[in-house]
Amino acid sequence: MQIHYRQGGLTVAEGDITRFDGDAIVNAANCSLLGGGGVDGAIHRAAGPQLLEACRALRQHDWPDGLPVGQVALTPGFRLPARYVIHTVGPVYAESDDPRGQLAACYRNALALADERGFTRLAFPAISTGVYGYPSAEAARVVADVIRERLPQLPALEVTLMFFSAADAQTFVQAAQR
Ligand code: AR6
Repeated sequence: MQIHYRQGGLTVAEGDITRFDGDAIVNAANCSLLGGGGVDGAIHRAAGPQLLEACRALRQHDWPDGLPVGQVALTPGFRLPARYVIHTVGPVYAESDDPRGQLAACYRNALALADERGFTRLAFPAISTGVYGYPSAEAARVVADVIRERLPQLPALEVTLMFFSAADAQTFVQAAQR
C-alpha cells in the first residue's frame, strides 16, 4: 500500500482494498448484492463463497427488492483480512438525477455505520468511478467534502481512501487540497 497523503484521521493510499487489514472495507456493490466485476468481484473472490451466502441472506431478510442506491448493509469479511464488509451501491453517473447527493450518501451512511459499530479502521474504494462512470475528479470533490464535514465528528475513526491507481489517488489529493 503506497501512501499519498495523510492528515488527521485520513489516509489516501494506492493499492488493493482486499488486502486492507482493519475493521471494515466498503464494497462498491450493485443493488442485487449478488456480486459483479471490479472491486465487488475482487472482494467476493478474496472473501470466499461465504460472502455470497451472507449477501443472499441479506436479500432474503432485509432487502428483498435489493439495496437502494446510497444505502449500506453489513456482512462479515470471511477470508478477508478486514473483519467486515460494508456494502453500498453508488449511482450510475449517466442515469442518476442526483449523482452528487447519492454518492455523498454512500460515504455518509458507511461512516455512520462504522461509528455505530465502534469501528476504528475503515477503507473505501472510489465508489462509482469504474463501471458506473462517475468522473474521478468530480467524485473526488464529493468525497473530500463529506470527509471534511464528517471526520471531525468521528475522532476515533481512521479512514483510508484506497485508490487502485496512482493517478486516481493524485486526483483525490488535488481535490482535497483545493
Ligand atoms: N481495490 C481497490 N480499488 C479497486 C479494486 C481493488 N481491488 N478493483 C477495482 N477498483 P467499480 P463502480 C477500483 O467498477 O463504478 C461492479 O460490477 C476501480 O479502479 O468496481 O461503483 C458492481 O457489482 C474504480 O476506481 O465500481 C456494480 O455492478 C473503483 O474501484 C458496478 O461494478 C470502482 O470501480 C459498480 O460500479
